Amino acid sequence: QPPAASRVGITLETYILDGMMGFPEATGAFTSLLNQIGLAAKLITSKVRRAGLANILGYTGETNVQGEQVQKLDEVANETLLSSLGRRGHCAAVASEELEEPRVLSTDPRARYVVVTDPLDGSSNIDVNISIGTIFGILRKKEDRAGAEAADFLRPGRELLAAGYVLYGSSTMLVITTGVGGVHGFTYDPTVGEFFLSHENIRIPSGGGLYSINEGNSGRWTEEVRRWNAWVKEEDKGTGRPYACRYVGSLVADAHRTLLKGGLFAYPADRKNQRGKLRLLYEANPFAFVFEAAGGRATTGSERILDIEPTELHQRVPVVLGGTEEVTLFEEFMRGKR
Ligand code: AHM
Ligand code: MG
Repeated sequence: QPPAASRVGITLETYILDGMMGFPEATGAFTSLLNQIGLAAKLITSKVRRAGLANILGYTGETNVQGEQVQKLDEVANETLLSSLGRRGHCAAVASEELEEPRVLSTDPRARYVVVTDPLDGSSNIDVNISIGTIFGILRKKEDRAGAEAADFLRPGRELLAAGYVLYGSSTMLVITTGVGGVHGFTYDPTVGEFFLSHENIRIPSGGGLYSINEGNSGRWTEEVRRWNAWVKEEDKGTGRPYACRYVGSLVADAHRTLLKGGLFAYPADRKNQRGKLRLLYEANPFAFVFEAAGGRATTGSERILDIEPTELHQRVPVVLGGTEEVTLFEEFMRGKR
C-alpha cells in the first residue's frame, strides 16, 4: 500500500530517529545500531547489484560450517555486516550463518547488544539472478560484562528487540519491526542512496490462496504433511481451492511474498531433514518475530517458534509462517485432526 501523502519522503534514518517504530529501547545506542544495519544493507545492495558486472561470482572452493559451498558474495556480505556493526561499538558480538562461533566485536561492557544474521540467504540463487536477502535480529546482551559468549545468543526468539530482513529483489526493500511497534517496509532508491518508507504497518492478509513449499521433498514428508498438501490441491469452490503454489527457494523472497499476499510458507521436517532445514536463530526467529508482529503466526507445526529454547548456535527447526488461519489449519493437520 503506498504511504499516505504526509509520509512520502520519510527515510529509514528519520523513521528510526523520530522513534516512529515504537521502540521500547529509544537509546541512542539502539538507534545507532539500527542505522548501522541500514548502512550495511546499502553496501550489500551495491555489491549484489554489481555482482555480475564486477565478476565476483563464483565459488571460493571453501565450505562453510553448514558444509555448503560458500560463494564469494556470502563472504562479502558477512564482512560488510561485521564491519558496519563493529564501527560504533554498540554491538558486542555477532552470530552469523557464515561463522562457526560468534564474532566478538567489542569488549566494552557498554556494548549492550548482540546481533544474529544470515548475511546472504538463498545463495544458491545468486548465479541465476534470483532474489536473495539478508536476515537479522537484535538481542540485548545478558549482563553488563565484557564481550559475549554463546549463552548470549541461545535465547528464545520472543526476547528479540528487533528483527527484519533485506530483500534484494527487483528493488531492494528493508522490512523491520520491534514487535509491538508494527512491521514497516522501506524501499531503496539507488539514485539517492536512501531507504524510503513505502509500506507502513504491514499486516498479513488472511486468505490469499497461496502456499509455498518445496514439493520435491514430498516423498520424504510425514503422512500429516502429505494430507495437508493434498487438501490445498483439492478442488473446492467454498474455500477457493486449489491454492496456487509459489516457491522461489530463497526464504526471504518466499516469506516476503507470504507476508504481503497472505497464505503459508512451510519447510517442515522430513526424512532427510529430520529437524527441518532452516536455522532457528538467524532464519526462523527473525521471520517468526516479523510474522507475529504483522498479525500472523509462526510455528514448527506443533510449537510456537519464538518459545523454543535454543541449545545450539546453528540448530535447525521446522518452519511454518503465514496468516493465522492458514497456520492454525496446518497445525490441525499435524495433530491428525483433519
Ligand atoms: P542457505 O542459507 O544455504 O541459502 O539455505 C537456506 C535456503 C532458504 O533461503 C530457502 O528457504 C531454503 O534454503 C530452500 O531450500 P530447498 O532448496 O531445499 O527448497
Ligand atoms: Mg540461509
